[in-house]
Amino acid sequence: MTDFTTGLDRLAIETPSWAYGNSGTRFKVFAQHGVPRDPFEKVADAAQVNAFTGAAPTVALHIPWDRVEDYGKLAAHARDLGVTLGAINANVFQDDDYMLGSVTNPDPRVRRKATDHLLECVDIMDATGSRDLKLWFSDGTNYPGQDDIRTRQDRLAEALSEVYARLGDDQRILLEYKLFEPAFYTMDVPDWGTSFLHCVALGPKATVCVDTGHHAPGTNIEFIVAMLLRAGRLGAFDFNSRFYADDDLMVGAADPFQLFRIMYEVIRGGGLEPATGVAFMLDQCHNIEPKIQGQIRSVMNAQEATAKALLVDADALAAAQSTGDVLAANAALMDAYNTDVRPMIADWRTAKGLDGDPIAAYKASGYFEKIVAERVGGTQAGWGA
Ligand code: RM4
Ligand code: MN
Repeated sequence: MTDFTTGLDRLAIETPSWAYGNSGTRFKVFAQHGVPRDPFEKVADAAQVNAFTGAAPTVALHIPWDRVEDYGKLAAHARDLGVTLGAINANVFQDDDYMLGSVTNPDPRVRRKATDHLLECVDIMDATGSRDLKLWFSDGTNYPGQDDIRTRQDRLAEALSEVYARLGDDQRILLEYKLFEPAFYTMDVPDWGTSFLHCVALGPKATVCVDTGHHAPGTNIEFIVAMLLRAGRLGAFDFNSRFYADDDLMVGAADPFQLFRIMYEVIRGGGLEPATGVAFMLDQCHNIEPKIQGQIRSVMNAQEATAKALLVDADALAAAQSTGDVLAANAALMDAYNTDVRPMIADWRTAKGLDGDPIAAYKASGYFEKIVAERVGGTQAGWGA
């Protein structure tokens, strides 16, 4: 098992560019002051999260929301601010053509258009130096009989294999799943099993992305994590929190104990070892909270869950498990979970020259007041914009 300091050192959390723009629900997108107007400003905000937490060194892009003329320039801008560009998220869900699906659409013209977008995203990865292409498909059906379930899987497999063939040696596909929404009868990639089957058929550069908000209520996510790590196919997390469905709340807000259990299985399965290559990403759409602070809070919550998981006494747990001591085994986990790790993480921060309290330090920095004053005019970036 990884030791405490090494584990925290290795927990690198990728924040999503879209979390810094305006967002909301299907009912209303709320505008906030100081929101970025372009990808350069989004990256600058992401760099703040890294500056105060020391744990968010990369930022994910969403194409076309983050389309720029010169990706090399955006990558250099990120580097100047102490971060790098991370996963490229494809978007084949916001065009009228995609009403009945993108890569699984019955119309071959639409499938071609969608696959071409995915290939374009790999071109962008070449320019940004990104390793990961994250694919989430809104594709599915609303009514029994609407389209042929099996044929849609064939279309999906065809598109994925074309994209897979285009990947460079060090590039990967992360295939995300979601139980429902926007399709309400079948999603074409509804669960980890479907994603896993496609990944296995594609080859070793295809791995599963677990979005913590994309399961049926009560699903044991840590079990999925254990299975995927065991099979070498856990590529990434989209961390966020949910009470009901895909709520996209701050990480650890709804169920910090679940996040602890997930992080325990990550550590148990070697997921914090650099060679395993698990990418820890946030996927949130802040609705009512300040953007940058919301991301900082999520990074802190992920660190706390990880720190608790790192404190599990592996020897005591193994001894209790091997002797069938149910209560002692459970206590080994609960003792770690019930430890207040906040002072320990504050020490970890100060040892790195950071402020022990990232939120207070960010608030005192004046960055928010500065962007509110500077970012006047132009069009604010927004969810779906
Ligand atoms: C989806 C999914 C994807 C994200 C889009 C915007 O629900 O979680 O990861 O890119 O939303
Ligand atoms: Mn997601």
